[in-house]
Amino acid sequence: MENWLIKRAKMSPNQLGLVFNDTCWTFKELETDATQLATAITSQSPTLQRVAVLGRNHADFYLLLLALHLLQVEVVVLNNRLTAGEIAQQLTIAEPDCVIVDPIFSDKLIDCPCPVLDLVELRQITTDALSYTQKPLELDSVATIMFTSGTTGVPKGVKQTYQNHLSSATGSALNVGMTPDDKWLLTVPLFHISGYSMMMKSLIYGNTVYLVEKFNPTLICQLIKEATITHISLVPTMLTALLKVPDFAENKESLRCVLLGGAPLTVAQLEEAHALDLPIIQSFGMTETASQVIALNARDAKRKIGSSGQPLFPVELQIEDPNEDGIGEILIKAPNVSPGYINAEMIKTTDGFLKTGDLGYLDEEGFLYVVGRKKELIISGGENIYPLRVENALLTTSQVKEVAVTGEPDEYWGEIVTAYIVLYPGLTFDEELIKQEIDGLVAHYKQPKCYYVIDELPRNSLGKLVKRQLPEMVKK
Ligand code: S0N
Ligand code: AMP
Ligand code: MG
Ligand code: MG
Ligand code: MG
Repeated sequence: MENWLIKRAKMSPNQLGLVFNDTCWTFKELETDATQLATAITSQSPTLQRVAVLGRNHADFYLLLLALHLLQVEVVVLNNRLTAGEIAQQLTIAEPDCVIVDPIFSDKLIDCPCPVLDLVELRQITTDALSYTQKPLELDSVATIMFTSGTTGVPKGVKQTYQNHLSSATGSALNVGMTPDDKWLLTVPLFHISGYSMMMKSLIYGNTVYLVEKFNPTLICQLIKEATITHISLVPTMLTALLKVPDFAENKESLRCVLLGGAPLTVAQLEEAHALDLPIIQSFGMTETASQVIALNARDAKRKIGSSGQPLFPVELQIEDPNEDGIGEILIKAPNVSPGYINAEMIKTTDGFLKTGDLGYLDEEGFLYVVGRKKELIISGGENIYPLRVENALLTTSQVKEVAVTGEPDEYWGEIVTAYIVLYPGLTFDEELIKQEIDGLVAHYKQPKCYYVIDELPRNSLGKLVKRQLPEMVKK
C-alpha cells in the first residue's frame, strides 16, 4: 500500500499532526520535513536496510522516525536509559547499518560497533533533489525492532511489522473511538511501543500528537487544560504522579480517554481515579503485541474494576491449562502479534497463540483479570527488568558473595528492585560502594532501590533458591 505519511499528507494536509513546545506541524509540513531528513540520511548512507536510533521525546526525533518510515527501513529503537554497554550489546545483536543519535546521548555510543550519524547535523543538511525512490509499503515487512529483556539476561529484539502496527491502531480506535480533532498527549517514551504506537496511530487516524519531552506532572496537567487534550497514554506510575498534582481534578475536563497500560494498577488506585470521574481505559499489551490487545471499554470501566478488559476486535484470547480457580497462562492470537524475535525463538502454541508468560483468568462474561506472571520479571514504572542481569552485575562487586534480586510491591513504582545479598566474610555492608561498582553495568532504573543483607540464601532440599521466602527473612 501507499506509505502512511504520504497518504496522510494527501488526505489531511492542513490538519495539525504534531505540536512540540510552541511549534506546530501540519501533516503536509511533517511530510516535507521528514522528506528533507530522509534525503539527508540517504545522502550520507545510500543503501540502508536496518537503522538504529537513540533519541528522546523531541520533535527532531519524531521527524527522524517519520523519515525512516518514509524510507521504509527497519528501525531499531533503543532505550535511552540504558548504559553504553547495554546499548552496545543490543547493537551487536541487531547489526544495523548505522545508528542515528541525538547528540546528547553520543557518549552512550562509545562502544558502538557500526557508523554513527548525528541527528542535529542531519537536520541541518538541506538538499533539493530527492535521493531516494518511494517504494510501496509491504504490510508484512518489518517496520520496527524493539528490545525486551530476556530471562537469560540477553535482550531479545521484537520484530514489529506494518501489519502489527495497523492492526493495533484499528483495534484501539474501535474501542476508544477517534476523530481527527482528537489531541493525544505523548509523554510515554517514543522508544517504547506505548509511545511509538501513538505516532503510527496519528498517521492512521489523522489526529494531532502533543509531544512532551520530560514527564513533569505539573506541566502535563497545565498542558491538558491549555491544549484541551482529549487522550493520554500513561503507565500506572504516571497516573499516580498526576493524581498528586493539586489542581489535576480541575484541569482534566477535556480528557475523554486515559489509556493505562504496561503494568498492573491496584484496585485502590483505580478507585481513586474513578472517584475523580477520570475516563480510564485499562489495557493489557506487550512489545510483542505492538501495544494493547486487551482493553476495558468506557461503559464497563467501573463495573469491571480490576479487569484489563476484553480482547480488542482483531484479537483472540485464551487461558492455557486453567487451574481450579480458572487461572492459567494468557495466550494471544492477533494480526498485532510479532512474527518473532531477531535473535531468539518466540514461543507460540501449535495454533499460533503467543504465550505471554502472564497469568490470568476470565470471568463469566469473558473479561480478563491479570493475576501474576510465570516469567521472572520485575516491572518498575513501566520498565521491565529481569533479575538475572542485576544479579550478575552485583556479583562482580567487591562485597557480594551471593545475591538474589526480586521485585517488591511499591505504591509509586508498582514494584521496586530489591537485592538480598550475602556478604563475603568479615565485611561491613557499604551501599554507596556497591552503587559505584554497578554503575555503568546496568541502567539506573534497574539498580536496586532497596538492599537487605542476609546470612544465607533460602534454598530447598535440592539446593534450589526459593525466592518467595526472601521477604519473610527480613520482616521486622
Ligand atoms: C515513570 C517514568 C516517567 C519515570 O521517569 P522520570 O520521572 O522522568 O524519572 P527521571 O527524572 O528520568 O529519573 C529520576 C530517577 O528515577 C529513576 N527512574 C526513572 N524511571 C524509572 C523506573 N521506571 N523505575 C525505576 N526507577 C526509575 C531514574 O533512574 C532516576 O534515578 P537516578 O537519579 O538514580 O538515575 C519513566 O520511567 C517512564 O517513562 N516510564 C514509562 C515507560 C513505558 O512507557 N513503559 C511501557 C512499556 N510497555 C509497552 O509499551 C506495552 C504496553 C503499551 O503499549 C502501553 C503502555 C502504556 C500505555 C498505553 C499503551 C498502549 O497499549 O498503547
Ligand atoms: P513490555 O515487554 O514492556 O511490553 O511489557 C509487557 C508486560 O507488561 C506484560 O507481559 C505484562 O507482564 C505487563 N503488563 C502489561 N499490561 C498489564 C496489565 N494490564 N496488567 C498486568 N500486567 C501488565
Ligand atoms: Mg516484554
Ligand atoms: Mg530522565
Ligand atoms: Mg516494559
